[in-house]
Amino acid sequence: MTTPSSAPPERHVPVVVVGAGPAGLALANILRAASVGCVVLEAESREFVERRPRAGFLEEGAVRGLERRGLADRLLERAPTHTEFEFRFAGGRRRVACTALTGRRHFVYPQPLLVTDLVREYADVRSGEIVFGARDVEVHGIDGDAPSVSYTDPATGDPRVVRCGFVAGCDGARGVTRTAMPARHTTTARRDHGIGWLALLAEAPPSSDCVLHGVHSRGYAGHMARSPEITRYYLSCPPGDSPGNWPDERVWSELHTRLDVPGAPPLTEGRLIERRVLDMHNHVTEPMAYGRLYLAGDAAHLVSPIAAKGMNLALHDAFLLADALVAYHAEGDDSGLRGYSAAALRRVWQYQEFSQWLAELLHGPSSGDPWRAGTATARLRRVLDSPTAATAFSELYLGED
Ligand code: RFL
Repeated sequence: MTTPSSAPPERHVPVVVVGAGPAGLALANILRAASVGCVVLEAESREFVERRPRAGFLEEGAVRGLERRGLADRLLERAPTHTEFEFRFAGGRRRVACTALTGRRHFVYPQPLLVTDLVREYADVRSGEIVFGARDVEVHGIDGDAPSVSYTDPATGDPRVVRCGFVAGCDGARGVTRTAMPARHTTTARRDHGIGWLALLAEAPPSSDCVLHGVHSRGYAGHMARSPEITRYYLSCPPGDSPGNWPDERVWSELHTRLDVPGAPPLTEGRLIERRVLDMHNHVTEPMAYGRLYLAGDAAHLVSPIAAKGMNLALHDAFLLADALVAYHAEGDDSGLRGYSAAALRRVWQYQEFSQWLAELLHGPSSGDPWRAGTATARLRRVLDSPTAATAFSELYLGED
């Protein structure tokens, strides 16, 4: 049978996943393992998604979630873990032993490694279908029972249509699926911290065996290991600042000023291979589902990297949504799908609140407002001086199970 040349060829799969980031790939892998048919449509190339540098810390709960689904073998072989972190503050250094306080750890596993593992497992091991370079992705008919997703075939430039039972919108903060949610059925809550972070990657070995948070009157500075050769550094700066305002000498001078303390090993310097300004803002779209469209990860909620929560939330959403879709297809049980948005949002709001709380602790002392400086410093001293406060902090910092 031939398809009339005027109509794009159509096919049907149970689930179309838009976006091959941590959320979309974790979801697709779980569906594939449960024999729920799906196709992943990704705008970028495989090389691009496997190299995009971003997050570096996975919570123990996220790692165990991946492990239970057979997705953590390489991670568990290769990822070092952190059990403490350090505040550098008022010329001194104070460690918080968060694993001793909570029994949980942080896994240091850069996002490109996780994405590479998940693409390999889905496409090469489980033979899942993924279209890289899919252009013009559009979602249609989500309020009926036969939605579809159209896109332009990257190989031929021809239009394609995939009919499906469900669309999973995992296309990140700048994707298209969120815009398919009818405005009258959704609300988007926003919070702008009014600060920027100069995000840097340096070809330099980490200068400490743990994360360093420098809380200084000139601004925040962060040090986070990515690998034995690469360290991520952050410097708070005005929102919208230009990376061009930050030549190497200024970057290193400011990092030393904000992070050096007597008795600590000096910061190791190296070539800067990433230098970009991120404005610290957050948003949450509620509900995270409408009709046959379910949003997961940054497509539904953006959380600034201050508390390292975005990738962890993306995975948590993916696990919830995948389990709900598997239960629906295996047993006709739609309770998981009905409860998905509320269940995901509970953790989203916990982490947004924690991120906001930590943002004030880290940036209040350099805000120039004596009230904010005084209260933020009191907040920091409480975490450092009270084991109860340190435990409550560590539980959120290391994440929920
Ligand atoms: P992603 O990773 O953005 O993936 C979305 C995918 O969708 C594709 N896409 C489309 N595909 C088809 N059609 C379209 N129209 C499309 N539009 C977009 C994109 O190409 C992409 O492949 O979303 P996901 O899966 O929800 O994952 C979210 C995480 O990536 C994000 O939350 C984290 O990176 C945030 N984050 C951190 N999270 C942590 O948990 N721990 C950290 O230590 C941490 N550090 C960070 C971070 C984010 C950062 N940046 C750059 C914002 C550090 C930084 C600097």
